Amino acid sequence: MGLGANGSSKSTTHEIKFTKLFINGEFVDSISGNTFETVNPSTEEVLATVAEGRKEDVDLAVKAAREAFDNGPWPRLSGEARRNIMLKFADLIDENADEIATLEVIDCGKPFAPVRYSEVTISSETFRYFAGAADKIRGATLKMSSNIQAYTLREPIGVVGHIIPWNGPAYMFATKVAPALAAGCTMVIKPAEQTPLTVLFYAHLSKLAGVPDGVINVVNGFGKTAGAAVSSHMDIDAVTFTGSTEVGHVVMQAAAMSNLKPVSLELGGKSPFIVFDDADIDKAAELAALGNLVNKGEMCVAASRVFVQEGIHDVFVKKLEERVKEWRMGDPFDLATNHGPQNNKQQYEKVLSYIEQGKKGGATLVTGGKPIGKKGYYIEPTIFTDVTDDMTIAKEEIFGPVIPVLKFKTIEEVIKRANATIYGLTAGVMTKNIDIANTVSRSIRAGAVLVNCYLVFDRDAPHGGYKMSGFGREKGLEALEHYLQVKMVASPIYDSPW
Ligand code: TXE
Repeated sequence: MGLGANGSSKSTTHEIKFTKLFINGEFVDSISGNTFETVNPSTEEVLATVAEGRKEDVDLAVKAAREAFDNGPWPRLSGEARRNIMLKFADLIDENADEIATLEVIDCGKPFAPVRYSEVTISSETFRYFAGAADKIRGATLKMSSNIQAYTLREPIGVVGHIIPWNGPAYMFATKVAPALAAGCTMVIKPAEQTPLTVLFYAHLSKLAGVPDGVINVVNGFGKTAGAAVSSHMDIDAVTFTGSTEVGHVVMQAAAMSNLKPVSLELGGKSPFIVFDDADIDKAAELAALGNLVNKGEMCVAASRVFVQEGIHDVFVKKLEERVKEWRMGDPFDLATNHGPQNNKQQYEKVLSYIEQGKKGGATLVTGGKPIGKKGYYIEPTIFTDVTDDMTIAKEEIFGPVIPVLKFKTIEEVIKRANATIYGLTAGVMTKNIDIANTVSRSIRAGAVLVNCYLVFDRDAPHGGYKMSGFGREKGLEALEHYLQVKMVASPIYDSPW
């Protein structure tokens, strides 16, 4: 790839250093010797051949994690010692930010600038945030009703399985691994088969940071083999899963049918973004575009039902179209490029099929709607208007650069329609009226409501779903709860006046 318009000079012929499984502090082949290929979605060329782990490899990884938890130093270290290693890990992420971002570009199809200057920074800051929590995990003194003194201990839950999707492996690794490390857990990570490379690079960094062997293990592989082995493992104490709602059911069932391990699920979404007549229309158009096109729309929090009040509908659509047309494709290493290819062929075909369903279903195609070029999984940023609630593109998660716009009349109506979904991850509200903002914020059944802003997610802000968007919270101090057990300790007090 040549020089970008803004003078970037990186090449996609990048040396991939880590392609094996990472078990007990070593990069190893899979027991079967099987491998699979990972593909660059911009070029459709094979990037690397990666070791494919299956049940027997997950067993080995769990054995290492179990030993590290039961007999190793990590859960027994002081909070300060864990904090210091995590801070070192964060520094290493920053020092290797170009490398991590490059892997995300070539393995996930992300444009370089947003991943280098946002997602990688979020990752290191997430490690720092939870490093700061590692020495503050404490219990309570209980006011018992009889002559008993009692207190709670908050202990690490044990060996955790993390199943990671392909839409943001770098920041997803940090979101899941940092709180688990702070709590004192050990873990087995199953990256998505489409995008294993960044997670393997992080495994390498964990060793340099001083995370003891066996604490972090990575088993690349497919969902039905390696993923299922994680969720059904009798010796994994908790599982976190981010992915489709469909597989969320399967993971929860496997957890229930094996050892009843607790599960946290971060699943799909169909988030309403509601623009009232009195809103700042320019801002609303900008955020509706961003909320659907960032990361080529491959976001669980995509603002994928844009409800616009009838008085401003037509003006809004014009402005949205202008914004969308500014979206820029090209060399992913060009710092001005903000639109990349869909992550993988399956997703590319799925998005194109939703576009067809939008057209056939009677929605009006305002712009976009076609694949771009002959190579790579690129799709034009697309707007549909005249979308009604019963259309497939208004009901199902598209996970691509497609913006369905729906018209509404009243606040009561839009609240009802916004809630008429199986999902409940996020919502946006654009209005200058504080009463409208308050009413909508309290009426929407979703894990986050963003007023006059969108995509404002933060390491300190708990993130998670209502309804079939899942349960449990990632980020924020709430995230630590998945990784901790509460133990009550009691003993009698004799002759106490109190
Ligand atoms: O997800 P899967 P897919 C949504 C989005 C997307 C759709 C399908 O709508 O179009 O899901 O994507 C592992 N046991 N999201 O098919 O299959 C799998 O290997 C255990 C939303 O890629 O759910 C991968 O590591 N694990 C989303 C992870 O689950 C299994 C992110 C996710 O893959 C498994 C991604 C099994 N039986 C997709 N089957 C978000 N919430 O951000 C698969 N996996």
